[in-house]
Amino acid sequence: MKSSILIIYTGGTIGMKTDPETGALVPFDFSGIYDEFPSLKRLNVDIDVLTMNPVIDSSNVSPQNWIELAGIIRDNYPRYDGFVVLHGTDTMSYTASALSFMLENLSKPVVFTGSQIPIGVLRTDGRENLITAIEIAGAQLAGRPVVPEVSLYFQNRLFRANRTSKRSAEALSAFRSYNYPPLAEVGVNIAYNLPAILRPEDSSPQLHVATRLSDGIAVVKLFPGLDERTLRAMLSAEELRGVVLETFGAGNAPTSEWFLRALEETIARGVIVLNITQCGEGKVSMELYETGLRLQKIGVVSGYDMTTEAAVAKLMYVLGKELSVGETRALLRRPLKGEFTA
Ligand code: ASN
Repeated sequence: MKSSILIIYTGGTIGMKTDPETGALVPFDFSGIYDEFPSLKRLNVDIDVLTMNPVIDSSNVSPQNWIELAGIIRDNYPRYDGFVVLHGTDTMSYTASALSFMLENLSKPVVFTGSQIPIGVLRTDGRENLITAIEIAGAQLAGRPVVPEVSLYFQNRLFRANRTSKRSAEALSAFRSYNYPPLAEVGVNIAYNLPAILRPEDSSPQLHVATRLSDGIAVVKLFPGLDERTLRAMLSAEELRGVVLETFGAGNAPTSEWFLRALEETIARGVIVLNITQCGEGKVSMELYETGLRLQKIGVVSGYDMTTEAAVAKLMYVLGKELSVGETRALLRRPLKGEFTA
């Protein structure tokens, strides 16, 4: 039986083509996708296209757009076997990470992709990214979807979305997943890494979409020379609810009294401080050095090997649930959608 796929076009470079008359880049109308790529008809899938209004450069994306996107997936969930989300590359990992948390009990594929070169330019990477993303979203094994989680496909690799970061503004291979292996590698064939893919439980409950995301999140990146006044100014924001603290190496930070006191006072106000490392690869182990242990003692929560993108999205999602501080911390300590390895 043919799979049915909904393509949701949100904006970004993938949706551009050159106007033959003016030579300028103009948005491509994805509803005419079969006219543009007749070869798509040879895939064993039925495709519908939904274009968000307005389409945006992904640098303008906001949590409100994530809520809208999640709502579109919820409303169309019963009708389709899988979803392909076309998104600008700049913030794709943030959106895709957020959706991975917001789509609770997801049991169908949601594949994000985009391109570095507009789809209407001859040398585009968008055509292959789009076609393979559609194929992956429709892939079934024994009547079940092969990749029933939120993933990101780019340049021959399928990743768990909440493990990715945009790593290049130049290379066509723009995304990396430093701490989790690809879910699939694409060559002549699509080689799925089945043991690495999340499987919903057999009696998986209905899809539920979380529509409340917290604001008041800050990312504080440490550097030698960060002074007390600047740090305190950042931490004293009135509505602050969560801080992603980007520390050194295996989760280390200065042991100066003023630094630890500033953090301790922030945590005492009920603000969650989540420790992730500035290193792309490897994880936070606060018990390893004195400089990490001090953070652990004052109540900083370990984010292990989470990306900044996943940490921001997870804080917004978990704090959006308005739970007690204890319950909030407990959810942060658990991988909810395979976003970290402890
Ligand atoms: N500025 C674009 C965007 O993120 C970049 C791209 O899609 N390659 O929307």
